[in-house]
Amino acid sequence: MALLTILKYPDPRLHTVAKPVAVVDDRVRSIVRQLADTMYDAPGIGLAATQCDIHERIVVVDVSETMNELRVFINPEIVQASLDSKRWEEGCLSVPGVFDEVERPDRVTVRALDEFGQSFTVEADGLLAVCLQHELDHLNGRVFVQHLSRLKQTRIRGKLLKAERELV
Ligand code: GNR
Ligand code: NI
Repeated sequence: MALLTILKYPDPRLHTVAKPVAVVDDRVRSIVRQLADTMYDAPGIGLAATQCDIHERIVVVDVSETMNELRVFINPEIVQASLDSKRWEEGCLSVPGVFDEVERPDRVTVRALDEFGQSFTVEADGLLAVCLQHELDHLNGRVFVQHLSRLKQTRIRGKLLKAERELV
């Protein structure tokens, strides 16, 4: 099992826009496997390749209680979003120890390729809808704290930089 290192905010590499996957081949499936292993080890309910310094549009998600329902999203796109939105408390493996509410569309329809290159569509609500929007943000170089006020972002940046310094 090869675990990947998760970048921590405010690492500038988290703001890289990921490139689409051209061909879903064994190389891509190997990245998917490593992302899934890293997500389950963390543990988290989702992980975007960007968080592991891989700038390709690949996301893994598992919002099941038993953590045994892996979903793979390659080149995911939000094709529809509800007009009504909802506030949800979010956390992020790249922003350890920080949880805050973000407002997002309540339901989204996402189209993506699976690990065999097959196109599929999901209509997501609840936690899956929150998680997919959070992961698509990562692929676009956006971390959830960027939905918070500038003051909160500044405080979070300071807190994480201090935590990093104290580890040395
Ligand atoms: O593990 C995670 N939990 C979570 C909780 C609420 C909203 C979003 C998330 S995603 C997060 C894992 C992560 O950082 N994915 O990018
Ligand atoms: Ni995250």
